[in-house]
Formats: sequence, structure tokens, C-alpha cells
Amino acid sequence: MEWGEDFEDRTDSGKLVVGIVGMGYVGLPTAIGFYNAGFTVFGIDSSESVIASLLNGRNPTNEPTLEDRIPSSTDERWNITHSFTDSIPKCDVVIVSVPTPVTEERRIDAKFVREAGHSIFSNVRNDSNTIVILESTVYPGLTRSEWFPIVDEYGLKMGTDVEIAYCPERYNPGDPVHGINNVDRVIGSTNPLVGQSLVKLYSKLTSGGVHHVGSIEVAESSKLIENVQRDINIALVNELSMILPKLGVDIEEVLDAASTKWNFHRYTPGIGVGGHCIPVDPYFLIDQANERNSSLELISAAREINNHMPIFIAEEIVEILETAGVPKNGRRALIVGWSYKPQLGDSRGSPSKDLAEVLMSKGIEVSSWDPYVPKNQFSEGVSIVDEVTEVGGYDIVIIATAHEEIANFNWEEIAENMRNPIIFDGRRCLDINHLSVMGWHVEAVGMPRNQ
Ligand code: SAJ
Repeated sequence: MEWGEDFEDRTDSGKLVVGIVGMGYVGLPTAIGFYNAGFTVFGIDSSESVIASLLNGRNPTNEPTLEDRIPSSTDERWNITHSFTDSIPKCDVVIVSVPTPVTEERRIDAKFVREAGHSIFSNVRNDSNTIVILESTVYPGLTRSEWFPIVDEYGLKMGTDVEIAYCPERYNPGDPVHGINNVDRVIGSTNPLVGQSLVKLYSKLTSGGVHHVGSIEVAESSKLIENVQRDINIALVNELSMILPKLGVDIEEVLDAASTKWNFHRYTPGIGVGGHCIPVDPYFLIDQANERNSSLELISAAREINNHMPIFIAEEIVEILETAGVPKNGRRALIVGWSYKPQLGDSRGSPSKDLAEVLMSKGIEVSSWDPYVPKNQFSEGVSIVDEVTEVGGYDIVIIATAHEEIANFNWEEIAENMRNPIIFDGRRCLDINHLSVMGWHVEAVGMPRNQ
């Protein structure tokens, strides 16, 4: 029987056992997706608290789309464990979704990928042809350079004991429309037959298209440039938001006009680019270029522009307070939004942190409101506000994250409690005219200064 026929039959019948290593934002919805598709699943994680939450049917992530979707651990098809020994030998496929953070020197830290490789390959059975798939975002070549030596170290034979593939995770945290169950996927593999078989398997997970794109490196590169392109596009509107107001035009009006062109892609200027994907992934490519004595000018410049945005915005805020004649001593600012994006409680890489730090360095007292974010994620020195209408005495409100609730705030009541009713819309998410009528002095990113 040619490789793959049996695998594809068992994919169709659901008689495959799928292991997922790393039960986080990506691994957990992936495990639930394959469980719901009828497969037997082993969810493997090194964190005792994650294991405990899952065994109790609780969502261990801040991902709202996973609430009430954790299967019961009494079901023999849903196996949660920290033991690779108890799980890997029973798996036909092992999917790895572990963090790939960037170091202080802005280089990828592949330790979690390496550790997962050792834990998995040391438990793969001979002749099992276990397929091991990396989903974490890496630079082109990392899967091969990190895992192939480990496969050799354990004396495993590629194509007999083990196969390796790469399928980058693609989903938008907090966005049920672009989730694990409906986004298109790409697969790269050492063995084309394996790639084709995995197309069938992932088609059980997502209603989106699944594409075998060739080598592992092609798939690794695809994911990286998807996020690099997004970072560059956001940097463009952020840079335009610094110059257009000086030319007397509001960037949002310009973007409205430009968006009438069929192939203009619209992005929104903001206080910066946060998260653990977009501001991180470009450094993986920059680092690889540096290692080869070539530099990526545009990609690096985009990172610098986006990294600088919260500092630029903080300087704007100080200028606005100066112009408004707010005394230098005792200035108070309220930052609305601490999460890096709306409707999510994740402050990893959030530009709100940099904004707060610069404002405090200029002697401004900073408070923040964001009910999505756990209280221990706010920076030291920042006062946490639970109800915006219950506080007052601020000189400026800064919109840092466009949470939907903000549009329904009682802005009249808030204005009455302000020491100076000044608002800075850092995400261009509010009705500026409506606020002005209420007596707010409105400023915004990308908008000419309100004299
Ligand atoms: N941002 C802007 N202006 C924009 C768009 C985003 O300032 O026009 C800012 C956001 O406020 C945020 C940051 O950029 O601080 C990142 O926003 P994002 O919408 O890209 O959200 P992420 O980081 O959650 O990106 C995820 C990524 N998913 C994965 O890596 C698995 C990314 O690949 C997706 O492209 C992105 O979702 C998406 O498609 O929305």
C-alpha cells in the first residue's frame, strides 16, 4: 500500500489520533477543532495550571471565543496530559504550537521548539511514520535546522519512523470570523505525499481552503511575509499620520478618498502596533538577513516607525496640554484601553505600556481603564480605573484601544468630571463632531491640531 492511502482512509473515518503540544491561543482551538471533527485528541502542555483548568472544563486562555467550548475530560476522545510518554506513542499526528518569542537582541528564541522536539522525537515509535507538524511562526529553515538533528539524535528514520511538516497558524485572536475553523491554511512538507495527506486532515479542521505549497521553507516564509506585509502597511499609515496634519489634511478623510481606488488597501493609524505576532515576526527575517550580511531596509524602517508611534503620541499629548495651558505640575491622563487590540484581554507588546511610560517620565500621572485585561498586566505606577464615569479630575482622556464599549460611554458625564475636557482619539474610533458638540476639545492621531 502506497504511503498515504491508509492515512487518508483513517482521516475520513476519524480513526486518527492527533496530539497537540501547547494548549494556548492556537493549540487549544486546534485541539477542540480536531476533537469536534471526530478525532481522538491528546492535548499536551507543560503547565500544571493549564492542565488543571482544562481537566475542569475551564478555558485557560483569555481568548473569548473559547469560552464554554472545552470538551469534557470524561470523554475518552479528549485526553489532557503533561506526559509525552503517555501520549506521543499513541498519536499518528503531532501538532506543535509553542511560543517563539523574540529575545532582547531581537532574535528568535527557539528553545520551546527545541524542547518540544526532544520530548516528541524521544517518544516516537519505530516504523510508526508519525507526522510531526510545527505551527509556530519561525524563520525559513528553522524547522529543518532545529528538528532534523534531533530526529538523527534519536536514531529515527525519516519516511519510516517520522515525517516532518510545517503548517503556520493563521487566526485572528478575538475574531470568530477568522478562526481556526474557517481560515485558509498552507502546508509545507519534506514528503509531497505527506503534504497531500495533510491537506485532507486539515480540511477536517477548517472550512477554508488547504493548500500544499511545497517545501517546509515555502510555508515558513509565507507566514512570515504575511505579517511583515501587515507591519509595513500599518507603518505607512502611521508615517502618513505624522505628516498629513502638517499639510492641513485629516488622514481619515484622505483614506476615505484613496479607498475609492480598486486596489488601495486601507489600514488605520494608531498609537502603535502591539501583540505577539506583527511586532515580533519581522525581526525573524531581519535577523536572518543580518546573519547573511544583508539588511532589510524597508522592513526594519517599518518596525522603527511602529515602535516609535507611542513615543510620538506621548509628545503630541504633552504639546496639546501645553497649548491648552494646563499647568505642568500635577497633570493627569486617563488611558482608555490597555490591551493591544479591541475585545481582547492581552497586553503583550501593547503600545499603551510605552505610552504610559513616556507620559509618566514627563511627570504626568497616568490611570487606565480596560476591563478585558487582568489587573496584574498593568504597568507599575498606573492607577487602574474600573468605571470611567466614577472618576474625575483628569486633564486628558486618550483612546488607546478601540474596544466597542467606548462608543457607548456617557461622554457628557465624563466631560463634566474632567478638570480639562480634552480627548485624544488614538485609534480614530470616535465621532469627533459629536464629542465637540458636547464641549470636548477633540484631538486625534492623523488629524490637524484643533486650534
Ligand atoms: N493595527 C493598527 N492599524 C491597523 C491594523 C492593526 O494600528 O490597521 C494594530 C492593532 O491595534 C494591534 C496591532 O496592529 O495593536 C496588531 O493588530 P492585528 O490586527 O494584526 O492583530 P494580531 O497581532 O492579533 O494579528 C493577528 C495575526 N495572527 C496570527 O499571527 C496568527 C496576524 O497574522 C493576522 O494577520 C491578524 O491577526 C489579522 O489578520 O487580523
